[in-house]
Formats: sequence, structure tokens, C-alpha cells
Amino acid sequence: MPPRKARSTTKKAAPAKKRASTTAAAKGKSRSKTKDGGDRLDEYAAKRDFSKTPEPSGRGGPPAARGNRFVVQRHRARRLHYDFRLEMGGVLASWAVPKGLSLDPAARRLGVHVEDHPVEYFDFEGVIPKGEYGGGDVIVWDWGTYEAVHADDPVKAVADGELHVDLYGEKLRGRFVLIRRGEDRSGKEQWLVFHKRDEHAVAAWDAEDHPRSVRSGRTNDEVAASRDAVWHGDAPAETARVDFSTSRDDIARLDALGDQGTWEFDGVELRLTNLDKVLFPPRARGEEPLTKRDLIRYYATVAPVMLPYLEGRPLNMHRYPNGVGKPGFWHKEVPSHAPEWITRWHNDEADEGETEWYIVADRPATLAWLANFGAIELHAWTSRIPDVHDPTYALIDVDPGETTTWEDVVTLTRLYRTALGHLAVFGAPKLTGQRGVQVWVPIEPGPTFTDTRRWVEEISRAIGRTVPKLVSWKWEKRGREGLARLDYTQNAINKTLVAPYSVRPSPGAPVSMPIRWEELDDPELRSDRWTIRDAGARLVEVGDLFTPVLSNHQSLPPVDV
Ligand SMILES: [Mn+2]
Repeated sequence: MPPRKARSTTKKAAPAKKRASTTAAAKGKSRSKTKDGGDRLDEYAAKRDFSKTPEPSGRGGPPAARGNRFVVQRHRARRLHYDFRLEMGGVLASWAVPKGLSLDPAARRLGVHVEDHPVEYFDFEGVIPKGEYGGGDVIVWDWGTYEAVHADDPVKAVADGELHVDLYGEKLRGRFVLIRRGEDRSGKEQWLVFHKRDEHAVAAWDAEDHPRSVRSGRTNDEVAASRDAVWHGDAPAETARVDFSTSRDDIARLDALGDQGTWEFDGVELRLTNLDKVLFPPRARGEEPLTKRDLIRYYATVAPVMLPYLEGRPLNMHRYPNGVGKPGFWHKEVPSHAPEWITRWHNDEADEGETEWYIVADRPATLAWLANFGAIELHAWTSRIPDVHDPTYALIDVDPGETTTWEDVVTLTRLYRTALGHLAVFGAPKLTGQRGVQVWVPIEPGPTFTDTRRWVEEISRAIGRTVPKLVSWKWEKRGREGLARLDYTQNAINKTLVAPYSVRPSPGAPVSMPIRWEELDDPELRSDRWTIRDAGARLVEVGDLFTPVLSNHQSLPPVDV
């Protein structure tokens, strides 16, 4: 048995780089040179324009550590392929494997040996612009560490045309063999890649059956939908960092429009109207009111971060076309004037008079269109299409009554945190943007809405017993005597909670903002702390704290709190 690698304690943390050796010999070693003495990354750099692609340049000097990590990136370029990269000689030796690696020893894959990539490429996930080299979307399909077997120097083994490695990844495990077979007509080396028969072998195992990123939990489609987000390689995977600089030109053109006009955005033409209409009065003295243009600007900017929580789910809209000072209304049916590029989903189970066609927000233009339509508040379903009876989250909702103070809300939320910790279940807290807090618990497919509702009810009842003076179990507002409600009943098909980063219909345009648990201790925290004015800055500062709900799928343990 090969020696076991220590696994990182955080589930989604990138495998740690090996500690740099401090021996004089190791220090003297710079990045490996090719036979002709050129830098091993010359070919990589020559193919790319780093002012246009978000890929790392690898020009930050030689890496400090020589590691033994491997990564497989699923790359939808002109043709789909999997890039298998092994850290060696200070770079990532790389093979493009069209069908992907398999645990099935019978699957013998072609791998084209391609140019070395810089080690900074290790956790690259994002979109390479069309027209650039390798244009398309990339996810970190698997990662981990490897041990070369029967070889002290993997660089030499590759040069000699045969490499055996044991992989310790999240998907790929066990021994793989790479053997050079010859060159194709263009002079590219063709290699054979296959899994040995060992205890990790799985018959008929296909990479395409395991489509999500181990870094972010996203599919290539989801990454492509967030094309404007720049994901920085040095950020922890849990809080993928974002910056919004690439949408700056689009926003400048929006701001240059008069009260109405045509805005080219996200590859479509949007007819925008009443851009200077006030939708949100100020909430503090001296503050400017906020207009429909401000709302469109916010949703267009935040789209790359928000869309992963909306795509693939039917959408309920809370519309306030005349501003939040007038009553709003729920709108679910796709209006007849909606442009044809908007994704729709048909509810085959709709009864007479019920909504049949729902909007699915899966691109930035849809969010901008919704904002122009006065859809201030966005609620995506708890389930995904087509399995709309399978919830993907268990939802906890601390819903304050009139006499509930913010301190009470924090107390109740902390009790949920303790209960979830006791059950060893991960939950992501977020402010509702009004007075409450929610905790979203991502789950694996299996439980029904009845199951998730019962599970949240059991925890909520236990918490209610701890602080009976704070909680009412009466559902009618009048019977609640101003007390908080721990609302587990939202765990039902087509009952929804406000989406992360959605705007709320209140003065000043507050948003529903994810937080860290520790932030509950911040005396300045309030449910409506962030608005569309400062949500972007907050996101750039702390990243998308909700990312783990997209990947951290859990089974719900029995409640014994
Ligand atoms: Mn590639």
C-alpha cells in the first residue's frame, strides 16, 4: 500500500503545497529547463494574451515549493476534454484527455501531451474568452496529490515515455499508467492513459457521470453563466473571491442612457424604460433615493455571484413596478412580452388557474430584464428542474414578530448554530435584508419536502423549548403576540425564501446578505445592514460566503437535540 496522504481538515480546501525544502541544493534549483535550455513555460506564455484571459501568467518567478499535487480540469473548449496535470519540476506537466480519466481498467484513454502549465494554474476555474487560445469554460474537476511509483524523478519518467502514479484525489484514486505511444501528424505526443486493476478500480466508471467541480461544486454550465466573475486562485474555495471590473464598460453604457433606451448587455438588446423612476425612498436623512437604473445596475453587476443560486430553478417574482411605497404583488407566469431568449420551464402539474410557465434566471441579461420589469425581490424554488419534488436545501427561517428584538433574532440564530454543530451538519447563515435571519442547509437528493419540513420542525421545536418566551407556534400573526416564529413550513414545493443577494422592497434597497457565523457577534450587525449601494464592495471584500451550499451536499441525521 502506498503511504496515505494527510487529508486537509477542510473538506473543500485545496490540497496544500508541499513545504519548501530549505536545503541548499533545493534552493539552487529553479524551474526546470527543456533540452534546448528554454524556459518550460515559454510555449504556454506564447499561446496566450494575459490582458485578455483570466488564466495565470506563471510569470511571478519560480514557485517556492516543489509539490506533488495533481489536478484534472474539465475544459469545454472547441472540443470537450479533461486536462490532467501533474506537478513536477516546478510546473504542471499536462495531458489533454478527450474522454477523461476513468477508474475502469478496461477504459484505455488517449492523452495528448500538451505544453507545461504554471503551478498557479492548479486551481484555475473560470471562463477563457472566446477567440483566445483554449476559449471556453474550465472547472476543477478533481484534485489531490500523487506519488510517482517505480521512479525517483517523474520529470525523467515523462521524458522516457512511461510514468506510473498513485492518485489521491476526491474522484480519482489508485494507480494510473501513462505510456507514450508515438506522435500524431502535427508532431504532438500521443499517450495511453489507464487505471490499473487495484482496489480502487470501478467497472464502467465514466468521468461524465461526475460533472461537478471539487473546488466550487459548480458545473461547467454554472461557471459559464458567471462569466464576469474573476475567481482568484489564492482565495479559499469556500469563499470564492469576485471582482466586478469586467462589467464596468457595460455599466458605463447603462449610466449613459436617458430615461429609456436600448442597452446591449450579455449579448442581447434590452429595451429599458423609466430608468429614472424612483423605486426606493432614502432610509437616512441626506441620502438620495434609488431609481430603477440603480436596481438594474445592481442586478447586472451582482449577476455572476447570484446566478448559481437561481439557475435551474423556477423563479417567483415579487414585483413593485411603482416603487416600494406602493403595494407589490407576486408574479410567477412568464409575461407574453418576455423576450424569447429567456429560459422558461413548464409546470406540467399546474392545475387550472395555476402558473404554467416560469422564468428560469440563468444569465445576467435575465436579471437585468427582471429588474426593468420591476421584479425587486427574487425567490427561486428550493428544488431544481426537473426533479421539482426533491428539495436541495433544508431551510431554517427565524422570522421576528413585532416585539422580537434584533438581540432575540441573534439568540435564536445562535441556538440553531449550536444545534447544527451538535448534529455535525453544515448550515450557511444569511440576513434576510429586513429583520430576520435564515440558515440554509444543503442536502443530497433523497429527502422529500415532508422530510425536510419535519427535520427543521424537530430542531425548531427543541429550540422553542429552550427559549419559550421568545417563540410562538401560532401561525396567524394576531395569535403570535409579537413573538418570533421559527418557520419550518417554508420547506414545501413552491414555497420559497428570498434568494441570496436579492434586493428587499424597503427604503434604501437592502439586500439579503450571507454572513459568517462569527459576524453574529458584531454589535453593528443588522438584518438590513447591506444595501445595493455597498453589497458589491462587501462581496469584493469577503467573497461569496454562500458558495458551500452549492457543493456541500449532506444527508440529514436524526434529530436528537
Ligand atoms: Mn485544455
